[in-house]
Amino acid sequence: MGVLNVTPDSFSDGGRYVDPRRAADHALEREAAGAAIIDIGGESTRPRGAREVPAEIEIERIMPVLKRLEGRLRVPISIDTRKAAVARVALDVGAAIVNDVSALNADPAMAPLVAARKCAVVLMHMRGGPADHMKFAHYRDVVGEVEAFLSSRARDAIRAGVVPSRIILDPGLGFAKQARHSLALLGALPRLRALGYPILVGASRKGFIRATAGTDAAAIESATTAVSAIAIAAGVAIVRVHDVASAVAAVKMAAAIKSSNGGV
Ligand code: PMM
Repeated sequence: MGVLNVTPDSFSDGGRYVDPRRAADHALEREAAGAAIIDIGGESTRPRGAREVPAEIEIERIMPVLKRLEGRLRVPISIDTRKAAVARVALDVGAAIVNDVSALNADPAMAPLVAARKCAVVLMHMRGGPADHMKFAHYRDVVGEVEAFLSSRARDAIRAGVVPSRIILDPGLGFAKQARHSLALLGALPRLRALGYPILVGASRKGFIRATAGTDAAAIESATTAVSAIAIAAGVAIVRVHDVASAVAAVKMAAAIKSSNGGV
């Protein structure tokens, strides 16, 4: 999954709008580099603390990009939003996946929308919101608590009518988590996989990578790529990354080693 953040800090000179042509080109480049999904978001949810963006602004940012990609991008689009109004218009112009970092908790209209459209949905673990989640980065048993949360959100989604085979679970690395919590979750991926749903992992360039591998750009990219390989080897279905080409190489290696089955 290639990340396309359509937020002013990433695509404009600081104004409220983004350049849709540049953003669409970035999506097409990521597809050409081997991305199987493009994740488009109009609200910054960076774990380090982000401000709320009204639905209208998110829509103003993403719609021109989605319209430009209609009929051009062959891989599915995922829309990274916690708001049903944003997800609805994105699904109307062809998005196939709702990536909700609140796991359908932020907007009561989201679960019925995903259920009605029968689209795929990513349910991610977080506590609090994008702006204040680090206040809640305290656990007695991070793996057990994240596991219980994801399992209960999947159950609630199914009760709301979401198609079970369309649910993807995500431990939410860096969201309401200290570095040691994110590392513990990466070390416990087979347990999360045992919940019975495809797992998505978003490690790319996050704080725990910097804290562990170093802060220069090359170290951050190499470490992100290593995490992608480790995650795929542990049975993860989707890695959400900025540098698609490196991740594709890592995924190919991890998948080839896995399928060799140790020569058996
Ligand atoms: N991380 C970010 C944004 N959206 N969605 C999912 N499902 N999982 C993540 O880990 C995730 C996400 C923040 O990272 P960015 O600012 O680099 O996009």
